[in-house]
Amino acid sequence: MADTRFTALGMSGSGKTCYVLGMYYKMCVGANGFTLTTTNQDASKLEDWMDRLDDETGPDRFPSGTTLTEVTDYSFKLNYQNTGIMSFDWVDYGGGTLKARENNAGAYNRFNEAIDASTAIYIFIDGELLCDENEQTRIKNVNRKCARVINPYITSYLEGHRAMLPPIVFVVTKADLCAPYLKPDEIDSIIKECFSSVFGNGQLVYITAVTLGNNISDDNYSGDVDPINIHIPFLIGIYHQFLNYCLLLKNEIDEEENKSRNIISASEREINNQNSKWFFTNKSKIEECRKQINEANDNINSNREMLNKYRRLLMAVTGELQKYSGSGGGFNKYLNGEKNDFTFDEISAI
Ligand SMILES: Nc1nc2c(ncn2[C@@H]2O[C@H](COP(=O)(O)OP(=O)(O)OP(=O)(O)O)[C@@H](O)[C@H]2O)c(=O)[nH]1
Ligand SMILES: [Mg+2]
Repeated sequence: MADTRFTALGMSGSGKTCYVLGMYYKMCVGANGFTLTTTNQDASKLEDWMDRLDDETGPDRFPSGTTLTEVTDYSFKLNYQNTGIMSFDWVDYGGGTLKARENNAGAYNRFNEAIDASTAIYIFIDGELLCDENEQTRIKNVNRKCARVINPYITSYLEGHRAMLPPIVFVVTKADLCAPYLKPDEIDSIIKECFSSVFGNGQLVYITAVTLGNNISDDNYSGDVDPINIHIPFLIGIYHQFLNYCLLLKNEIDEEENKSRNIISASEREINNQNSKWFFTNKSKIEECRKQINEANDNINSNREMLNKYRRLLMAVTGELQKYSGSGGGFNKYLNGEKNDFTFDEISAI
């Protein structure tokens, strides 16, 4: 069982399967110390797809559309400098499922379960919807061909989850195609307009645009594969899950350290007490207390070592994301609907 699970909401053709492929393509070889590994079964499938992406041209180089009955849990593990950080499942399904709903009950139910268990929700927006000279048409496309289905889904999710949403990451795909049509900051303003309900109080939202390569569509899709920003979405999910995990761990360790310190003080008091006696000093009691002090100290040290290891990994994830945050970078963060810097502040408690 993976540590956590992420699911993408996106219409058919929005680029969900290509995203999983691009993510593995980029990360299986490693980037800035981070690598992704997967199970043998998933690796074989993804490797076949990677070969086709490299060797073929035209539409055949991409995986074919995911059928209505397919729901695949890809299992990944993120490592930093060969130390495991977290395992996660990425759930992929045919986007047609979102429209078919109960008419395709088997996949729809599995998809709903996946969303329920997800600690970050990804909303995929097909970059092709933004490929129009007219600004109003770009907004209309996103509204009609994406938001119109996704927004009601989010509303019903909120009804079942006491109005709490996990962090939401908007992923605009095919950035290579849509970038020439867009004004600076337009992606954010379109998303804020079309998905206004998720920019409310307390809600964390991220926005990023990704591509399998800036020239991938050149000469009838024979351009080079060179994924851009593709590690940002899943790294944001990992960041939140891992941060929560470390905060819980820190609390547990603090409590345990308090208990250990109490044991140490009580044992020291008992040793002093025994040593201050003129007669009948209980040597074995002193020995037992010394043993307890040593055990408590060992426990404190090993917990601190573990927390240091996790802190180092969390710093690495945060540092990597910070490199890409803000204008001109790879993603923007919004809290309560306001643009917010992505900083190291949240991890200072650990
Ligand atoms: N130019 C460009 N095209 C892309 C990119 N990513 C995906 N595509 C195109 O978009 C098509 C659809 O991508 P998929 O990943 O299959 O879409 P999906 O969301 O999985 O669709 P369903 O399986 O039907 O739900 C691909 O066949 C490619 O032609 C990209 O980064 N750049
Ligand atoms: Mg697909």
